[in-house]
Amino acid sequence: MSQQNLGSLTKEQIDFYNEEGYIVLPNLLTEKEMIPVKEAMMTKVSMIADELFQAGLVSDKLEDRPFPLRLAELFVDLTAEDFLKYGRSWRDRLPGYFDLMTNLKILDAVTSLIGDELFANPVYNTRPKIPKVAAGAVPWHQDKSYWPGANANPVITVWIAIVDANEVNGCLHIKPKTHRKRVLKWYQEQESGTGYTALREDQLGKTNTVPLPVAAGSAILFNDRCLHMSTPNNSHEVRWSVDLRYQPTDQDPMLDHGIGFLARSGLYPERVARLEDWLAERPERAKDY
Ligand SMILES: O=C(O)CCC(=O)C(=O)O
Repeated sequence: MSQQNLGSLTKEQIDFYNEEGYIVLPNLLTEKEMIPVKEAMMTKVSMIADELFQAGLVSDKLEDRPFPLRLAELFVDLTAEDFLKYGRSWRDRLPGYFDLMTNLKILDAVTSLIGDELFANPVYNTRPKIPKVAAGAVPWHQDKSYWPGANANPVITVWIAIVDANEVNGCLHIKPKTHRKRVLKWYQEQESGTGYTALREDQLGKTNTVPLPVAAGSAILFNDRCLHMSTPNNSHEVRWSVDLRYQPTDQDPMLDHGIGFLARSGLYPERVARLEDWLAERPERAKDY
């Protein structure tokens, strides 16, 4: 099927993405569409609150605190190590994440760029960037440094702001047109204890840096060679975001990273994974459903 007739992006948007290596889709999702993913995040926060409480690290689970504040306040008197026990990003199989990964607006946008045989890459992250934890800031890198051997190209990252992201709470920054670069030699960052892949200052070249502050519900799509980073969270709230990834179905499923799933197929729509499949770590719909 020809790509031109598929998807939701305009020709101008597709041209911009191809030229610049990224595109911002402001307010792609409504508050209502983000309810399931926020519920999943809140479920995880409640689980962490229970653990902290049982371990005697907090005396109040802060059950009534609003979504952007609760996790930040739970850790306000604890250390970065206490926080990083739960990981810098989460990849739980909670229904709210699947709901987001199969959102039609997201799939339509990605379809515009790579067609309608879409595989949801196993690398997806829920990011609770909390104030003061250095590991929240992500150094300059290319996503492809996380799967250098995979033949999956292109992989499209769909980064979604679940709350407003700005220069105070550490929004994404990108270097336009760097998707044309080869995969640069990276090192593994040690300071924050996260093992992020990182590039040295002298590898960044002269390309200008574009900060991408966006409102909650906005999406930023970028190519996996595009240089990007995010700054520390200097606010007192959590900068909640999710980064999802999609690629054409004929590319490497990257089993080393987990099990992705068939998210859309014009050729085999009956094989598209449902929630039950994803929860059971099946990449496609089970035959007997
Ligand atoms: O969300 C962030 O702060 C960084 C995201 C990122 O580096 C990515 O999605 O590859």
